[in-house]
Amino acid sequence: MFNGFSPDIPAPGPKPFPMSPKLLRRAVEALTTFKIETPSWGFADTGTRFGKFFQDAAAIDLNDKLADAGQVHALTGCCPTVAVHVLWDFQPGQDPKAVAKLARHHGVKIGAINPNLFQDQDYKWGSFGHNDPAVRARALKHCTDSVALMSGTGSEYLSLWFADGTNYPGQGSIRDRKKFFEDSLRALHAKLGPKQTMLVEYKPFEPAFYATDIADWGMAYLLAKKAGPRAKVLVDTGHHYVAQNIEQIVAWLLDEDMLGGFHFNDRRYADDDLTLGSIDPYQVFRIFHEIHAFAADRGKAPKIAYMVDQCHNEKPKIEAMIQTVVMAQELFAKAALVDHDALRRAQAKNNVVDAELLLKQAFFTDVAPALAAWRKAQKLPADPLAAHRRSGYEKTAAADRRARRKALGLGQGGSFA
Ligand SMILES: [Mn+2]
Repeated sequence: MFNGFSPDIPAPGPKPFPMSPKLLRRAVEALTTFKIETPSWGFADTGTRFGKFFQDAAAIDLNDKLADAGQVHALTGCCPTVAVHVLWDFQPGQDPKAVAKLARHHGVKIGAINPNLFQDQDYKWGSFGHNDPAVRARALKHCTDSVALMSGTGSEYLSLWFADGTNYPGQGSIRDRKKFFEDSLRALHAKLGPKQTMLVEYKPFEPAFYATDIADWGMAYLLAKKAGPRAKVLVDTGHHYVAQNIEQIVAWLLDEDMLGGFHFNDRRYADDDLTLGSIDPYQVFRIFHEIHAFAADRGKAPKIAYMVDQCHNEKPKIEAMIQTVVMAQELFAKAALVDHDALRRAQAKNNVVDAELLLKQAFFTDVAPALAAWRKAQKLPADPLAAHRRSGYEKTAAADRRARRKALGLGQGGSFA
């Protein structure tokens, strides 16, 4: 028997909460605004640091990656942009306008440009944090070249992640490295156009295991703030210690107008790159709740680049990506159902139980009817994963790419993506 709830809270029953017509509308509205970017590297053969398990259908080149991203967007209707990695996706001297055209051909656009500052031998001791000014200058040049790629492809975001750090106490001056980062990021910010944003990502460890130069959101915040107004923080959900409260970080960054974007993935331990929501869907819901609550207070949704950063070693790449996108849509829609007025009332009375239940109630609401209604209105398949399997895309891609690998004399291997 449930009898202790305020009238705001219907008592939970044995089945998921159904949606009223009002909630259905709210969930559909949320779905209409929600877009999430797929990563080009998520369609290629990638693996762990120990090795890769190859898939015939994995993308060989940028054309394949954009075609696969186009397939995900065609079926889900919410992934119009694709993040690209400069070193893995662009040939030296390649015309960025031709890349933008190729993307359009596959029904997508180029999203965030990710410079690569961790693969070259020059970066053994760091890039922006290196103690040699010549290496820092080289890293900066690569980043300013990447800004030119943004302009050429029409990309809005430069997405920066640095592997920089030290592995042993005493190895480098922590304060000197901080200063090197401040100087390089400020110089890079000066190259940005008025509609271009740079995102500064953080990660506590790996590959540096003693002191990563940008180890947490506070460091990323400070560096972005010092760089200039078009620098924001990027939150990769996998880049936190397990006990860390990510939604609290999100709320603080929102309140400071410093949340630029997300790299979504799930993890059981550290940067595991597991499929979003496969381990802890409530975590993702709580993040989305903070965003919806902020939007409700401000009367306007914040501009956030929602992106996926996942690599699947075992799952078929496109299936995993569709699974991720559908999960993101579902959790975003659920979080939109929280009754913010009732939550404020419960908070004002310090009614902890009701406040928590308002979140739980939204989380356990079955949003399938909203997803179905939205997909129908967009003329999308009711079940994107089933439609992908029926399409035969995977089989055709596997046959084509197997033959092309053979003809090109390509072994499977090489770089991460
Ligand atoms: Mn990331």
